[in-house]
Amino acid sequence: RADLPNYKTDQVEQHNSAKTGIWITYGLGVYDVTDFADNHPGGDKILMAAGSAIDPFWAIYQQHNTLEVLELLEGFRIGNLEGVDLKPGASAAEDELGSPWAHEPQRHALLKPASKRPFNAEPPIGLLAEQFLTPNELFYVRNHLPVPVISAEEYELEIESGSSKKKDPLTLNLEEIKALPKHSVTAAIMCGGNRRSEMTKVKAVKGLSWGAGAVGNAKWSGARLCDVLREQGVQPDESKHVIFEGADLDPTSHPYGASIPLSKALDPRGDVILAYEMNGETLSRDHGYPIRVIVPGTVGARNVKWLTRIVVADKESDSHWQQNDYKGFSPSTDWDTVDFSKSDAIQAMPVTSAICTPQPGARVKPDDDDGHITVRGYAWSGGGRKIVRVDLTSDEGKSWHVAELEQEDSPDGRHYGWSLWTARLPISESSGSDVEIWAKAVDSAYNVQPEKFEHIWNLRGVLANAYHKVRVKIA
Ligand code: MTE
Ligand code: MO
Repeated sequence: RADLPNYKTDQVEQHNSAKTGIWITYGLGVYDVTDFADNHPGGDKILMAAGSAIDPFWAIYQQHNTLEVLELLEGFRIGNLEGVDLKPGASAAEDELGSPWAHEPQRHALLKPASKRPFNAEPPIGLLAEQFLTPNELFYVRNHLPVPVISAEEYELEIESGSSKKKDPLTLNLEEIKALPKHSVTAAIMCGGNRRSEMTKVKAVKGLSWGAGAVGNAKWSGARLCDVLREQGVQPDESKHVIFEGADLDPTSHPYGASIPLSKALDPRGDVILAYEMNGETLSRDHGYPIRVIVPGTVGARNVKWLTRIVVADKESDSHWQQNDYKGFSPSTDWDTVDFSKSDAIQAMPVTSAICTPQPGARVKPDDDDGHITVRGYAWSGGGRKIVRVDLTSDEGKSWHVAELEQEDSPDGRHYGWSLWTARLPISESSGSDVEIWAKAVDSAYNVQPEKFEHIWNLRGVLANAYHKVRVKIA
């Protein structure tokens, strides 16, 4: 299409709303889909790509891969993309040799970084409730340090069980771990700071500004930690802890580390695994290749990636992330009064939920003529507690509507996967054109999310589980 003009990516980026016109790119083509957006069969999802490439979206929404759709798109072509480098890895190669950042993996274009070094990113929340198992390349990434380079051949896991009966420490290579009985568990991993950006609105907190996308749900497979520890002769002891260390080192050469109670590690119903697969694929480098520990029901920070060492110990991990981070405090505690030694490290997470579609500010058309809007999202609770109900309101709690749940049929106490939910909310004439939708989840212990952030505010912005509130316009 050499007859058409060339555009640069920043020109495309400026056309990202109904006001400016909606431009998208596909391959090397530039398209003006402003007039088409209202008729898009997928509704306002097309807006997620406004001003950018639709290729990554189409990789997920496979229904676009037909000749008809490509022909339709070609009808909106206005030009060609200029000066794009399609070679992958160009930015990593630019790094000076020897920089700890020279070996960062390639990431999916849809993971928008909250921080690039270390890499921290969540997927667009509008995509999160599309699939029960989050696609690996869209699963949020939370790294505190550069991603270590580990080869399968050289990898070793050291296990110091403190048991006098066996050879100790025990060293396992990757083949030996894979030779152990394989176990799978569906578990959501959620960062302790998920939804921090909402808590910040009450009063500033310190931490990465996560939206509601610092969570994902996957099927993890690997060896059970309880099998390995039992084989080593480790006996139950409620006063003990299991410390995990990663291969990622801070500038003072201390590894990332965390710990969990030994009782969780030894409990077969705890489903703690030394995982080498995520959704049936080899674990990717960002998610802990070749081995990470999965601690279902427990805050993300304890699910140590690039696992190199396990120690059964009398005390918790002395790492920064166990001792001076990932802890909750009273709303009246601030940086001048905080004493991290006085709070417990977060383990099981509290009940939470989020509305994934519609997104804040979206214009929503009620379905057909019965005046309902469809709302979708996720809900999850820590400690294996199952989600039993999700309630929605569009009139500030005067009336509530119960959502339909999509979840695994695992027993309560061992219900580690998230639940997706769908609700149909009636929109009455008195609602007006601006409506605020609220969602709250209830878990099997009948724990309910708190209504507002004011009373759960804490200086690190963790445990941000108040009602999720999304304001939309009724079209
Ligand atoms: N493990 C190591 N070795 N290094 C890390 O920085 N981050 C932790 C945890 N495990 C981290 C780690 C935190 S805070 C979270 S929320 C999860 O990994 C994120 O896992 P993900 O990147 O696979 O989503
Ligand atoms: Mo985290």
